[in-house]
Amino acid sequence: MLLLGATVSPFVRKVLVFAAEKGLVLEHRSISPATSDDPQFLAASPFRKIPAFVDGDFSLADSTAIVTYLETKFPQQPLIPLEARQRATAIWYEEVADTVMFPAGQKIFFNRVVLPKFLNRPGDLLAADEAQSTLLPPIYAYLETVAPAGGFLVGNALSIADIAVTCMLVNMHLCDAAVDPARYPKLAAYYARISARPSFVPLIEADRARLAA
Ligand SMILES: N[C@@H](CCC(=O)N[C@@H](CS)C(=O)NCC(=O)O)C(=O)O
Repeated sequence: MLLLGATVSPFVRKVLVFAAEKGLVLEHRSISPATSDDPQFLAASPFRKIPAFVDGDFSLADSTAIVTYLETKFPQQPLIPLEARQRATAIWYEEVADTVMFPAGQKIFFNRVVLPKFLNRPGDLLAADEAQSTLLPPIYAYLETVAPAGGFLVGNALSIADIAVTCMLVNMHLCDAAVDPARYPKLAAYYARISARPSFVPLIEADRARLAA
């Protein structure tokens, strides 16, 4: 199984962490969505979004679609709960990550990281600062109310909820918009704990090294 996309994308990271937590090994090819002419990428992702995924003669784009495929095909070590309330709540957190956290964080990440580091253009740092001061506080304040002291967002096991939310927080961290432990102590401790899992650590280290270069 092949996953295409650069790991600085929180959606690519979501699939790689999900697979690692299930004990699955994916071949990974880092490609840039804007410039890649990789035929497998273009066939799998009609709108040029990463991640894209290939399993034999089956291909697919979108992190949620891909993790749904992996969960269904490899039900061992389940990461999408089956019980109705837990399953719906896990999807709620994944949606919060993908549709609330990502657009807010992207305004910061794009201007502080993507433009200067990958596209050799100056970012709009004022827009990034503005997004950090206006868009992130309500998100972090909400997450502070639900961050568990020692466990997981849903039930008593790691799920797609923890993976999706933490993947977005990694990007906030990488662009100097990390959770402030003085203001959001429960969320900061939760983030530190989940992002220290072996499924996250090598990916975060590789992205840090890449952005420092
Ligand atoms: N809902 C999609 C979002 C994918 C997405 O927006 N990926 C971004 C990178 S973080 C992308 O490919 N952007 C390129 C573009 O929009 O041209 C998912 O879950 O995979």
